Amino acid sequence: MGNNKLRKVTLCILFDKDRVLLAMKKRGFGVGKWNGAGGKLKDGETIEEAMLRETKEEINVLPVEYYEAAVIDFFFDGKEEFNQEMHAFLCKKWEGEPSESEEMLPKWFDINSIPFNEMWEDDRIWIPYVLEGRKIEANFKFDKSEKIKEINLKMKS
Ligand code: 6OG
Repeated sequence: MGNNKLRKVTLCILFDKDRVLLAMKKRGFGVGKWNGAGGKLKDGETIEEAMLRETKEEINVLPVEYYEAAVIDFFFDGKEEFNQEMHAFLCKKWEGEPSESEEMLPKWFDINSIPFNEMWEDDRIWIPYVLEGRKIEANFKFDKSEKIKEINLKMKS
């Protein structure tokens, strides 16, 4: 964890009492899956700056109150170029109304009906902790068919 060679990416999940905002990825890595908004850091950007920019670009809201809830390393067998270190934020206050972009289509889900079957396989493992207010660090290794083959997860709080 905190491996310096890994490409850093962000994720932002809006959380409003009993519902979360996810968005359908319309293109690129993870297409067809529900996920938070996020993406790669641009040169010179901090993780926080990238999270704010990506959230604005992808679902048209500006996070106002948020914190880093998870740092997760992903490793993909045979697709090492997709290995990444994801910084996931939970956001409880934002400006603007979520709306569709070229990249994502946002939708609110009740926390009891998160569509885990249409999400990355790791999400059902870590998202429930984060929604309980825990902070975690984890790494997940995927096999060639994008199934999890190894999990390490630590509670930080
Ligand atoms: P772009 O390539 O679109 O950034 N991401 C993942 N998110 C979850 N929940 N689980 C995973 O399990 C993920 N792998 C990557 C990070 C990719 C976006 O996809 C997220 C970024 O927000 C494997 O720039």
